[in-house]
This record gives sequence, C-alpha cells and structure tokens, in this order.
Amino acid sequence: MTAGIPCMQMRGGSSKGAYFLGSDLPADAGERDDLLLRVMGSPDAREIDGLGGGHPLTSKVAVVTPSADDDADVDYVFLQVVPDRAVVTGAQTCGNLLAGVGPFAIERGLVAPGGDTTRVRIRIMNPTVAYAEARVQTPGGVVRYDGDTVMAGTPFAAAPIRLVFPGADTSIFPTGRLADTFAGVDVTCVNAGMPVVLLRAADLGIAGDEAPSVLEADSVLRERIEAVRLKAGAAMGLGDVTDLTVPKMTIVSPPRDGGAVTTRTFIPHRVHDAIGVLGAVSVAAAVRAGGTVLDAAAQPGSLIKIEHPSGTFAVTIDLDGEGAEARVHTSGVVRTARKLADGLVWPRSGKAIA
Ligand code: NQM
Repeated sequence: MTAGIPCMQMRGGSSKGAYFLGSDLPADAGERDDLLLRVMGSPDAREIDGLGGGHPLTSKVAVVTPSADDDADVDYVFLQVVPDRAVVTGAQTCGNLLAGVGPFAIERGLVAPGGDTTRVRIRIMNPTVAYAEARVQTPGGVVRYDGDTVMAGTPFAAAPIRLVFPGADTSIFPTGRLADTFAGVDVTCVNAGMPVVLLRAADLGIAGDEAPSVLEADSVLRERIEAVRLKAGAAMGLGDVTDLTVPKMTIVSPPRDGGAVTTRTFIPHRVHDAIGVLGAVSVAAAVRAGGTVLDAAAQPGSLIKIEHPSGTFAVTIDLDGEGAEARVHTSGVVRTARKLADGLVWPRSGKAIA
C-alpha cells in the first residue's frame, strides 16, 4: 500500500487547500503533479475520491520549503488542481492560499515564532518570483487562529493575517495601454500580481450584479468572454491561454454598496463566489490608475473597496508613475486562515476510469 504523506489542510482566505512541505513531495514536477491529482481526487467534477472539494477554490495546493533567498524565510509554490480534468497548473499564484503559508511555516518549524506577531517573509515562486510578508498572530509562541476578523467570502471570524506586497518595477498594464479591444469588446488588461481582464457589464448586456450561478448558466456570455480571454491572454504575454487558469475575467459595473466598483470574476470558467486576493489587488490598481474601462478618474486614496458577490474586499495600494506607466509602490490586504486538519493523506493508487 502507498505510504501516507504528511499534509495539513487549511482554509486560506476564502479558499481551501492541502499544504505540503516540499521535502514530502517528489522532486520531479511530473511525479509530483501525478501524486497531487491522486491526493485531490482529480479528474472528477466532485473529487469524491480525494481531498479536493470539486471547485477550483477548494482544489488548491501550497508547497512550502525553506528559502535559499536572503530576503525570504520560505518559498511558496502554488498549484491549481483542476477538479474535472487531470491538470495541475502553476501558471498562477493564489493570494488566498498565501494567507495560510505563514501559519503553516510556523507550525512546521520553518520559522520560529517571534513575540505576539511573527513576520514570515515569503518568496512566491510562480508564475514569476515575487515577495510577500505575512504578519501572523503568535501569542505565547503558538499560532493563533481564533479572532474577530470577518472576511467576506468566509462565514466565520478568525485571527487577522496581514499580507504586505512590495512594489514592482514593471507597469501594471501589460499591453502598454489603458484599454484595448478584443473580439469586439473594450477591455483593460491589468496585472498587479494576477493577470486580470476588466470588461464592462453594460458592454456584455448584463447588469453586473448577477449571482455567480446565473452567469455560469449563460453559455452565450461564457463563450463571448472566453473569446476575449484567448486574445487578451496572448496580448498580455501569456501565450496560448486555452488550458491556463489566467487571465481572470472580471466584469465591472458601478458600485452598489459604497465601494469603488462592483465585480464578478470568471476564474476563468467558474465564477468566483468573492474575488481572489491578487485579483482584487489588480482591480484596485486599475481603480487607482484611472483612465481604464472603469470609466473613472484616478482615485486618490490608498484604501480601495472592491465589491464582489459576497461582500467587499478592502485593498490598500499606492502606485508610482501615471497612466500606462503606473507601477505598484506597495499593496496590502487582511485575510484569515485556519488549520483544519493535520496528518497523513493517502493518494489514490488506481488510474482514472475513462
Ligand atoms: O487572486 C481564485 C482565490 C483565487 C486566487 C482564482 C487568489 C488570488 O480566491 O490571489 O486568491 O482567481 O483562481 O483563491
């Protein structure tokens, strides 16, 4: 019988995934990905034979290793396990699972707790190297999960984890323009950590505050958005994105609840119940820059509230430069995470039945 593999299941932000030490997984990426499919229960829309929850937001993996980089304590590789296809992709990172990386690193002894709050410096390894700092509550040298912070997209309060992202020296507008037209639809392509394409709800003939299930059921809308995505992805330098989970497609419309903008995000085939962390940072970057399909002037304040299907997501962000030259100076979000289970997982040994 296959041996059990050490694994911690955590809710990270509004997602859920399996966290592993890199040393507990095969070094070869192909072998690792094959193992992860068998751990999560993919390919199967329900992932009934594995830890995955049958939705992209609950079929995620974080691989954490001590970092060789002086600027980081740990390296974080994010892998999206596609539930209904035998695909494991590292073409994107995930800011929600990132929220669990600090607690996991402390729990596994990779980072020593340092007072009431422990700072964990994280090198995000894919799709390109980036850095983040997580501030984790560790009173008495133990990770604290309980707390009063309520995060839209998660029904229960928990301890806050502040994630801070340093700036970058590349423009947030990967096509070099504030707006483009692809497949007849005006869009803004923006990337402040997650490649996102903004589309106006009015241009798609919808209100923009529909429930995710309503949008997912609209096959004409889905096909139109996919046609835009394939062209926008190439123009953003992502190549052929047919089988990739990026760019994310965010439908924007005027705010309803005091925020800067209402969003509905295809990630890219299911619609997010909320919005991804770095997805929200990218939208907030476009809000701050102005002159985009958001049809608004650059917003002056650092705090940007992004409305989504289950509430609002607050991002603090400052930019350097203007217009198509705008770059992130710094950004930050508050998330929560929770250890759900810690032990051994037994991967399926059987092959998928066609
Ligand atoms: O954008 C969903 C999530 C994400 C990614 C997705 C994320 C991010 O909510 O940083 O967190 O867009 O695939 O976990």
